[in-house]
Amino acid sequence: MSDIPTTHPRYLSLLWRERIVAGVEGGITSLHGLIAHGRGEAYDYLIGECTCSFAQQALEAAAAMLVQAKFPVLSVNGNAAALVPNELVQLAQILDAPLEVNIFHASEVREKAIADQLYSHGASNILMPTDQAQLDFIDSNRRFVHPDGIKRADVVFVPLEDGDRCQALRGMGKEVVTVDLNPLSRTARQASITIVDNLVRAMPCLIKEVESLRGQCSKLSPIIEAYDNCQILVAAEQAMRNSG
Ligand code: PTJ
Repeated sequence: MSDIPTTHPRYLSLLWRERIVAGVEGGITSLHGLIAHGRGEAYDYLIGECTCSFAQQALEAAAAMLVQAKFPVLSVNGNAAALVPNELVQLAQILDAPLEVNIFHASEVREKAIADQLYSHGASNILMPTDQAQLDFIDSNRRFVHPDGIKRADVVFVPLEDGDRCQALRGMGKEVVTVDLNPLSRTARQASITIVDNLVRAMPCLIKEVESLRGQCSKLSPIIEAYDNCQILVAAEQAMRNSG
């Protein structure tokens, strides 16, 4: 890590950049991941780099959906593995859900590096892509999944999607929870629940929500039914348009 003083006004943002750069250097994140991260930074700036009320509402609904799921799976790509490995492992443990490596830019070496990163942060159950199970409605590398993971999941957590797979998963009747700073993206619009927040801020909040909703079964369905993803996206877009 480079020498960023903690007093720097953009300390956190610079620290997260460092994590992505370290991800590229460690073979976890693709070069394209740097571009995706920069795009995310721009949107984050527009929402004031904080977890807004539209994200809070989505976080509660996402937690309810993940807790209620019969077979939730957490999908991990190169950006998520570099930014929030601890939190992904923690969320998987709390939900008793598998982590599944699934990347857009095909590379077996990077898939292994992502799994190693998660193992080194305490993961015990990591599923890898296979050619024994494929998703329908999709041609990219993301179609290769694990038969005991994304293929049979009822709810899939897919942070920082590139857009093609969300539609495919929805077409297969699965619920999708995403974290995406761009409320206009195809993923944001097609997901069941879109948390418009930085993944780094959203993950600890999601873990907290899941912990507080576990054991409160009667609350889950009402929270999910009351949630309207379109309204949330309109609120997020409005906040960005009004910023500054
Ligand atoms: O590891 P791979 O091969 O699966 O590739 C992963 C990336 C992220 C490179 C790939 O999925 C991709 O190209 O994604 P896109 O199409 O750039 O979309 C990523 C979305 O995530 C964009 O809408 C960004 O605004 C958003 N985003 C970027 N960084 C963050 C973010 N959203 C939340 N938190 C972030 N830190």
